Formats: sequence, C-alpha cells, structure tokens
Amino acid sequence: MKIDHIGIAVKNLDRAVENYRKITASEPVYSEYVVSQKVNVVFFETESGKIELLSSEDEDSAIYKFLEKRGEGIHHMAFMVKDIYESMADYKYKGYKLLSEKPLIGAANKWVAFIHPKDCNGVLIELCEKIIKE
Ligand code: CMX
Repeated sequence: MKIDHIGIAVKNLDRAVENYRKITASEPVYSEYVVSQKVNVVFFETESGKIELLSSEDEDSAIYKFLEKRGEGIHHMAFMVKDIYESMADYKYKGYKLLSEKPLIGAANKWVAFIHPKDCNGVLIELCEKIIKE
C-alpha cells in the first residue's frame, strides 16, 4: 500500500491554504467541493504523498462534526489500493468496521471508503482507488 494523502481538518480554508503554502513552499495543486462528503478540499503535493486540507460549514458533514468536537488537526490517513471492492471485502472479512457498504465518489476522481477510527488505534483510515487510471 502507498499513502496517498493525509487529511487535515481546518476551520478557515483560505487561511489554512496560506499557511500550507508557506509550510510546503509550494502552491496548491487541486481544489474541489466533494458532494458525497459535503466538504471543500484543497490538495498540496509532496514527494511522498499529498496533504488534503478539509473544511465544511455544513452541520451534517463529518468534517464539521469533527471540528466541533475535536478542533483542527489530522482527520484521516488515506491509502491508495488497487481494487477498492476487494480491499473493502478483505478488511470486512478481517473484522474491521467499514463506514459504508459500497465505495463513494471522493475527491480528485477517486472511489473512497473509510474504516472506523476505533478499529485503527484512533485514526480514521480512507481507502481510495482512482476511478479512471492514468
Ligand atoms: N479520527 C479519529 N477519531 C475520530 C474521527 C477521526 N476522523 N472522527 C470521529 N472520531 C471519534 C470521535 O471523537 C468519537 O470518539 P469518542 O467515542 O472517544 O468520543 C468516536 O470516533 C465515535 O465516533 P462515532 O460516534 O461512531 O461517530 P461520529 O459521529 O463521531 O463519526 C465517523 C465518526 C468516523 C464514523 C464519521 O466521521 C464518518 O463516517 N467518517 C467517514 C467519512 C468522512 O470522514 N468524510 C470526511 C471527508 C473525507 C474526504 O473527502 O477526504
């Protein structure tokens, strides 16, 4: 497996983007509103994986709830997998709690699925697979 990105929940996306411009000494590479997650995201690229800044003002979204309860910080770690259905079935078989029955359309043209943080030592894990492979 390869780490695709680390997700960081932020309250003010514009200010966080300015900050991560300085931290990574680079420009953001991609931004999007992810409908399935009700979240605005901005990606920065590093040599060994991306950084995803996430923010939401929608009270029903996971990110809004996370920010209310826990404040800003690392929200999830995402692994790129070859076949998301196979991967989900494998984790399910091993007893991990998947947060959806099927993959959802996530940011940057990827299928995504999540494993409950309680099963991963307090870290929400995202599995992702490119919908259209390059
Ligand atoms: N990382 C670690 N722990 C987390 C967490 C996270 N991201 N989100 C919630 N938790 C903790 C809660 O603080 C809570 O801890 P305590 O029991 O100690 O208080 C615990 O997990 C309970 O969770 P829950 O009651 O089952 O559910 P929540 O309503 O808090 O929802 C979660 C948590 C992970 C099930 C929900 O956020 C979810 O379904 N996430 C998947 C989708 C998602 O996160 N999308 C965001 C956008 C992703 C993207 O586009 O990249």
